[in-house]
Amino acid sequence: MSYTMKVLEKVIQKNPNEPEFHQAVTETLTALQPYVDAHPEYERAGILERLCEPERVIIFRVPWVDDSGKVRINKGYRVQFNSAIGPYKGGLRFHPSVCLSIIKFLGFEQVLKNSLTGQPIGGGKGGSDFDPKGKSDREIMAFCQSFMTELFRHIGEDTDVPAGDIGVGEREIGFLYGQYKRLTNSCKGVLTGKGLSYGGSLIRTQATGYGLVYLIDEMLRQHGESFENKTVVVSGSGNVAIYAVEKAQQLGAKVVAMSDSDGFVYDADGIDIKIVKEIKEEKRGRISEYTDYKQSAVYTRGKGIWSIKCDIALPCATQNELDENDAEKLVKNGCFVVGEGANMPATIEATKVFLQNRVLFVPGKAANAGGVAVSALEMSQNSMRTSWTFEKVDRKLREIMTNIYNNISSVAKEVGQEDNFIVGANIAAFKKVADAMLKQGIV
Ligand code: NDP
Ligand code: 2IT
Repeated sequence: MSYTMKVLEKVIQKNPNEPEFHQAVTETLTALQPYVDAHPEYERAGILERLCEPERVIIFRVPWVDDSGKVRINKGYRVQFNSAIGPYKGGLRFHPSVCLSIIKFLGFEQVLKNSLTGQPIGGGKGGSDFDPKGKSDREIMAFCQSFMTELFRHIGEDTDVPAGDIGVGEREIGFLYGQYKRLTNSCKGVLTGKGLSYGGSLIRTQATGYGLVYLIDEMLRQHGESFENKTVVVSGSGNVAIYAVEKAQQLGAKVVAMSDSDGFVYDADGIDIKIVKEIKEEKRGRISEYTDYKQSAVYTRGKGIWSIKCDIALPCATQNELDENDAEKLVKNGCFVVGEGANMPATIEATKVFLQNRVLFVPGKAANAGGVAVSALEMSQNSMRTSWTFEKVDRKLREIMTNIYNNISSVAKEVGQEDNFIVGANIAAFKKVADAMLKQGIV
């Protein structure tokens, strides 16, 4: 058995009950196999074993008091996965499904994604099984303060810099940052996604969604295509989805559907993103409310968004939201581009369907890297004690996404797998991390 497959088998055996982590490692090691097996220096240095084992895992208790006076306990996590190319960097997710497997898969992906950004950032991820839905602002604050009361001792501007992810946006980052300052008596750039009045960067809010569309736009351009007049379906209606829709529309696409975990809305005229922003960003409501604003739109409860006919699909909600059946439906309906705004939204079987049918499929570690890339720009601005203009950060984001596309596309070509961006992204990302690890010795 090859070195790569031996490591994969061991990872699965030694980390039981972690299906999402197994899935992420399987995708990556399968893509890396021919490349790694042709380079015995990686096996000699145990690079894959080290890549798949987090440098440190922190699990802690988060006690807080709800509005009725009841004591509540959640689990808190921070997985400091790999610091070969810089401080651990990656978001915090607050969602009831959060468990070690999910945080480890996200941390593993983050290491490779951050490598692709070209910025000096390692990878980490954290979060909690806390459910922010239906909680008052005071409850959110109490939870964030308690979470940071443990987390603060493990993070630092040159050590580990958390940010947002599902359930963690500017409000939560504000509460976390306030508590960090109070505990440490210092105003360091230890979190990204901060508000603009206290060290945040312009474009960070838009970065993941805009970056996704910038990368796909570059890929379309290099294939003689564009977003102009394309029909697009975007799942989710959170931070990533909203700004993916906004940018796709600015580039001339017609986005006909969005969703949340309850169902999806179809608007044949094209989604009015102002309505979605009002429902989601201002009222923290549900996508079903869209039809209150626009009666001609149709809301459907449950899954099914991938049955809608489209040219381009952008899954921007969560892991494994698009399976083999969904992929087959998309292909049958003529979809020819899929870009992962979320982390690992397509199952491995779904990605196989896309590749077999020559769909241009860009995996999340490349397609959604714009968010963390602008986080790294936020870190730079904080260190320099300056803030750049909207135009400057936007230009840098576009450049970074174009570079990522060119990088993953040329690596795919080099290994004789043109347009296989799973192979291109994993090898391109791995090379840089592995090179840094080789040079730093056995650590
Ligand atoms: P938000 O919390 O802002 O939005 C999440 C969206 O996804 C909501 O519409 C939510 O619906 C939906 N969703 C979440 N969980 C599920 C589920 N189990 N089933 C169906 N729908 C679900 O998060 P983000 O937009 O920030 O994150 C979306 C994805 O993008 C995640 O995979 C995240 O890891 C990834 N990502 C985020 C980045 C960022 O900068 N924020 C950067 C790179 C990737 P509901 O309200 O019903 O829960
Ligand atoms: O998955 C991701 O890349 C993020 N949630 C963003 C991480 C960050 O540090 O900005």
